[in-house]
Parts: sequence; structure tokens; C-alpha cells
Amino acid sequence: MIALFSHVKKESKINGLIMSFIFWLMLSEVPVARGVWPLPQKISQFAERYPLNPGAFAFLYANNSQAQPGCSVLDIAFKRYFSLTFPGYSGGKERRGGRLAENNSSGGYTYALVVMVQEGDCDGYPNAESEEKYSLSVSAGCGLLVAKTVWGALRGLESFSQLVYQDEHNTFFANKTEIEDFPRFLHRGILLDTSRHFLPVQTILKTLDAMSYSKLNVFHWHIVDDPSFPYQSRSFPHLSNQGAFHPSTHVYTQADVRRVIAHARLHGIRVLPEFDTPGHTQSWGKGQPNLLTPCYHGGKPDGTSGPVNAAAASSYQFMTRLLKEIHSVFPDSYIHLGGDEVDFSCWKSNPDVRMFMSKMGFGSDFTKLEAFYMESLINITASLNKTSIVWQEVFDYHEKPKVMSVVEVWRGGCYLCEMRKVTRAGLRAILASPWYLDQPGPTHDWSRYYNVRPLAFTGSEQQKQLVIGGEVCMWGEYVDATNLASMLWPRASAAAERLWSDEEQTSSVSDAFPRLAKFRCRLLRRGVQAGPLSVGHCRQEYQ
Ligand code: CP6
Repeated sequence: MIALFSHVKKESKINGLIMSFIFWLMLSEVPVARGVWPLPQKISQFAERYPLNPGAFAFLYANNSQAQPGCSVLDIAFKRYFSLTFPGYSGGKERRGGRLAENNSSGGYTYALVVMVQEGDCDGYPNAESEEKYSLSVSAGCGLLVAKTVWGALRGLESFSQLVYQDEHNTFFANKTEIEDFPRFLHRGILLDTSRHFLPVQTILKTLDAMSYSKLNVFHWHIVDDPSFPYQSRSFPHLSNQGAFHPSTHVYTQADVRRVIAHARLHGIRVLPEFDTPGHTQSWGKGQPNLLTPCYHGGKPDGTSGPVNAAAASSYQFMTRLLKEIHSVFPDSYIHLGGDEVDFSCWKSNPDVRMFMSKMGFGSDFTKLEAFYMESLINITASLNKTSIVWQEVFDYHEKPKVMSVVEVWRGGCYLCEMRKVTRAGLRAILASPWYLDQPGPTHDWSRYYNVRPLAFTGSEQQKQLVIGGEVCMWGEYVDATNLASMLWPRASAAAERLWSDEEQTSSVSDAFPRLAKFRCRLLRRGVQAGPLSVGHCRQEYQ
């Protein structure tokens, strides 16, 4: 460019005019051609672009950054994002982080992304309040990424990696860009169900990687359910010995769980464990006799069992010990207690349960028994200094919403009505109903996930503030490691943009389509087997 200009300068006035035109072009804003998905809150891109030589590129800590070399989250992220930013580059030794040289010289780099973090906590876990906002400016010679927390810096690194592209000669470029970005909702999750099918740890780790590409930040681990109990408990090893599909190959050991949590942390993702009771617990009964309710038929136990026996003191003692363990294994300050889809017929049939019902004055209203059981678990969880999340039935059945904190809305029908009710009761809400991705179907229905409007219910501003986000649910009946990625991506990315970006700016499916198609090609290039959206091609095709 410089060479071109010095040449032009010597020429006539006409060339001067051409020059100003080129300058105007370079500085004029261009439509978002090199899209970042999900769309940043504010992005300006310009025609001016800079070639990036990976061999002379570095991520650097700013001198005045609170995070410095040794910050695990960012040291590792710099390595990871080097590969993600320059896919296919193998020449030269990788340049990684380091502090800017004292004299502020670029230390032999022709381009650096300088990272400035205002709060230097690198060893903690992301939590429900973590700030993820960042600003990113890409200009000549260097870029500057500023974030309050390392979690925000991770989001900014992701955006930076998506700004870099290759021309037809495979030279890497980034255009001049200014981004100011923050999430619309704090809670942007994916539920994986590891009970209907066992998902190998590797599959979970790869899903966490892919989540970070779409800036999703909560892994809701629906770890156990009726079909199997793969969690290897320290206090109750029989649960997985008897209840897993296989006691050693189809279990998550304590080391596995630690690996998942550590990997999630490095990607700014929380691990929210769900131990769903009192229903969905058939597998628990195998290793924990007397936990489930014996069902009766014709005045006798018929050999089958129902939900956790909410009438037995021993059930509450067991749940207390289990919740204590969960509290110490999972660092997140939230625990999902389930509480969905409880079938009352077995409770109804059992004389001990009926006796307990009359003693408690519940009459024949079994929703009261469920409410009593869930309230007990919520209190145990609170005594461990953790906050509980429950499925919507727990709210529907309970007369005193104040005992609850966060309600996850999952049922079909009028889910916005439910969001309105939950928030009107002063409770926080997570929306899942419109984002069930597990039912087999064509991938092109991504626009259904995109068109959701989580706040489109009538209610006060205060009520809207109580909507903390949403979750994409990948129930496991028809999903295992062979098809998980193509079922999730890029449809979960459509939900991710709904949860991160400004609603007004992302209201058009036709604007989103080419951007999402491009993003899906990027996912493929990064090794995520994302399914096709519609007719089209990627620059490079994949197997
Ligand atoms: N498993 C558990 C499930 C479901 C729920 N809980 C579920 C119900 C209906 C649909 C999809 C999933 N498979 N434990 C409900 C929260 Cl359509």
C-alpha cells in the first residue's frame, strides 16, 4: 500500500483524485462482510485491510493489564486462538503470549493483538454474574482487546479469530474493525443428556469447544435419568456400579468430571449439574434399594417402583448426603434439582405414601407431596450455600413461589404465558421450550430457533430483567456421539445469536442466513461436524 501511494504521489492531479477516492473507500464503512457470529452489539468494519503473517503474529498482554503471563486461562487461550485464527498454518514456531517489550517495540512481530484485562482473576470459575463484555479494535500494526474479566477477553478472542480470513492466494487478512460487545442474556446454555446414551468425555469436551465458538456459556449436564446412572459417586458407588449401562466403561469417574469442569473453565463455560428427582430416577433404584416408591397393585407390591419415596425419612437423608457430594464436586454455585414429569400413580397406589399424605394434611393432592419434597431439597441446597434451579412443574405445583429461585420453562404450549407467570412471582426464568433440538428433523428449520422472542410477553421492565437467558436442550433418546454434532450445530448457534445479540439488529432470517452459512463452514473447518443449512458450498469441502 505504502509503495503504491508513493508511486501515485509523483503522478498528476488525476491520480490525486484517484488517491482520495481510494482513501475514501478505505475509510468508508462496509457492510458486515466478514461476519462475527453471534453478531456483536456494535460493529463497524472498513474496507482498509491488513495482511497478517502468522509467523510474525502474537497475542500479547498489555503492560497495564491485570492479567499477565502465567494467567492460565489466557496463556492457554492464546495458543488455542493462534490455531483457530490461522487454520492450516504450520510454518515457523508458534508465537504465543508474552509481555509487550519495555520500550513498546513490537519485538519482531508485524502484527499483535494486545490484550488488556482490568480484573486479573485467572484461577476462578466463571459464575452466573461474570461480565463478558469486551471491546476490540483492529487497526494498522496492532489490535487492542480490552475486557473487564478474562471471560470477556475469551469472547473477544473468539470474535477476533472470526474476523480473520484468507484471500484467493491464502494470505490471511483482517479488516479495520471496531467492536463494542456484551451479551443480551447472562445464561446461554446447552443441555446434554448423558443417561439415554452415554457420551464419551472426548465428545463432551468437543461440544464445549464448539459452544465457545458461539459464545455459549453454560453446560447444563443432565447427567443421570431413568435409563442409566453414569455418575460415579464417591459416597454411593453402587449407584453407577448397578445403574450405569456398564460399571467401568460407561461411567464418569471423579477424574472425568474434573476434566470436564477444567476444560469448561478454560472456555469460560459453567458446568451446571442436574440430578433430576423425584421422577426420572429408575436407574437410581438399582444401586440404592428402598429409595424409590414400591408401587402396589391389588393391595400388594407389584414389583415395580415409581419416583423417589417422598414419604420416607431415609430418602431425605440419602438426598442430603448426595447433595453434599454434588456441592463439593461441582464448583458452580447453582445446582439443578429437576422436579419434572412426576407420575403420581405409583405414589397413589402406595399405602405408606397415602398415610404420610393424610398426616401432612395433603388430602389426595399429590402435587402437594411433590412441592413438599422439592422444597426440602431446595432448603438442603440453600444450606450448602448453593442456589437451586427447578423445572417449571415445581413452580406450577407450589403455592409459595418464594422458596424457589430460578425456574426453567420447558413445556410446549404457551411458554411465554409461563415466563410471564414465573417472573410475575418475582422468580428468575430460563427459557428452554422453543429450543428442543433432539427431535429428528431437517436442519433447515434453524429459523424456528432463530425467530424466538424470549421477552415477548406482557409484563413490567422488572419482569423482563428476571429472564436470565435460555437453553438449547439435547435430550438423548435419539442422540449419541455419532450424531450429536450435526444435531446441535449450527442450529444451537441460531439460538446462541438470539441469546447474545440485540434483537432488533438480528430480526431478519434472510440477513442471518448467509452469515450462518459462513459460520457453519468455519465450524467445519474447525472440526465440528455441523449439518448443512440449505443448498450451498464451503470454500473447501469436508468429509
Ligand atoms: N427427560 C427429562 C426428558 C424430558 C424432560 N425431562 C423431555 C420431555 C418432553 C420433551 C423432551 C424432553 N426427555 N428428564 C422434560 C424436562 Cl418433548
